[in-house]
Amino acid sequence: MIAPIYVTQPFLPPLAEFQPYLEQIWANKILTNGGPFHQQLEHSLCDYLGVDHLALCANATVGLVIALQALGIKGEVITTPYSFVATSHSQMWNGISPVFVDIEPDTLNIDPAKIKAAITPRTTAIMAVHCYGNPCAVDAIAQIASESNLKVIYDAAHAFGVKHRGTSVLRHGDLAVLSFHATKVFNTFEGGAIVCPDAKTKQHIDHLKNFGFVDETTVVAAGINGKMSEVNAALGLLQLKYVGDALAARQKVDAFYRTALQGTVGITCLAKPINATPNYSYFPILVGTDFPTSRDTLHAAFKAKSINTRRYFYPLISSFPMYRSMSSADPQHLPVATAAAHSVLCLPIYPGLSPQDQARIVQVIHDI
Ligand code: T4K
Repeated sequence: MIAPIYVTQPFLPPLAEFQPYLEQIWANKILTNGGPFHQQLEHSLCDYLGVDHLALCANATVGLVIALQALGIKGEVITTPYSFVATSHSQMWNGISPVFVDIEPDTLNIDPAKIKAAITPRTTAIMAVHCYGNPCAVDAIAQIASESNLKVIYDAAHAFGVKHRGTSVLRHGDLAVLSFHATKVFNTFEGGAIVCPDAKTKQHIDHLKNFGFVDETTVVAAGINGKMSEVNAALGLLQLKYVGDALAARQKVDAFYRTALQGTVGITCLAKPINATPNYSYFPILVGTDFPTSRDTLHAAFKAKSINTRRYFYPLISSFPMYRSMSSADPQHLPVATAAAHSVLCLPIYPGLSPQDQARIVQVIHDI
C-alpha cells in the first residue's frame, strides 16, 4: 500500500536533541509564566526575524484577539474574506463587526483600492492577511490608514521569515501576529507571537496575555491567559536551529512544481511575490475553466490516490453562518475572492516531501 501524502507535515528536529531542554525544565521546575526559555525564544526570534520586540503567545488566534485589545479597536474592522476563520473570529470575540472587501487577483491579498470605499464613521482599523506568506500592498494600506486615522493589524500567521524589499514584512502595521502552529513553516506545536513596534506596547501585551497582572496585587486590564509554556518555547529554540534547512527544502519543492507544471493548460501557479523573499509556506494552484475537470474533481482525484490537497480558502469566511447575513458578505461584492475560493487548490509542500512523492503529485494533474 502506498503511504498517504499530507498537505503538510510538521518539521521535527531529532528527538534526542530535545532531551536536554526537557531536563532543564524538569530541573528548575519553571513550566510557564514567562520562564527562561520563553525569554530566550523572544530574544532569538527578534534576532532571526529582524524585528525589535515581540511577545510570544499560545497561538495566533489568541494573539489576534489580544492585538485588537491592545490597540483598543472597536466598531468596524475592514478585512479580507479570503483567509482562515481565525482572522474574523478574533474580531467577533472583541465585539467588532468585520467588513469584508475583495482581494487582488494576483496576490489574493486584500485589495487596497476596495478599502477606501468601505470606510465608515465606525471604522477603526484594517486587518489584512499576508496570505500564503505573500506580502500585502503594505505601502498603499499604510497610506489609507494614515489618511483615515485607522490602525493596521497584519494577520501574519503565514509570514514567518518573509522579507519585503529586504526587511522583515513583520515591521509593517501597528502590530503583526505570527502563528507557530504544527502546520506552519516554524512550529512550536501550538504557538504564536505578536510583533510590536516598541517596548511599551510589548509590555502592555505581556500584561494582557497574563490576565492583566502587573504584579501580585495589581491588575491593569481585563486580560486573558494567552501565555506560551516553557515546553513550547524550548521546542521553538530547537526548531530555530533547523529553520534555514526547512526553508531551503521548501524552496526546492516550490521550484519543482513551478517547472513541472509550466505550460499545463488550465493550471496557474500563484506568481512569486515581487520585491519579497518568500517562505514557501503553501503551494496554491488555480484550476481554470480550461482544465479538463473542475477543481473539486481534481481534489477528489488526488484523494483517490491518498494525496491530501486542501482548498485553502474555501469556503470564504464571509459565507459561514455567523457572517453571511452581513451586507459586506454578499458574494456580488467579492467577485475575485469568490472565484479564487472556487478554483484554488493547495498542493502538498513540506521539507520531508520526497522527490518521488512530488512527481506522483504532478502526475495526477498530467494524467487528467
Ligand atoms: N490566521 C491565518 C491566516 C491562519 O491561516 C491561521 C491558521 C490563523 C490565523 C490561526 O493560527 P493558530 O491559532 O492556529 O496559531 C490548519 C491549522 O490548524 C491552522 O493553524 C491554519 N491557519 C490553517 C490554514 O490550517 P486545518 O484544519 O486545515 O488543519 P489540519 O488539522 O487539517 O492539518 C492539515 C494537515 O496537516 C493534516 O492533514 C495533516 C497535517 N498535520 C496536522 C497537524 C495538526 C500533521 O501532520 N500533524 C499535525 O499535528 O487548519
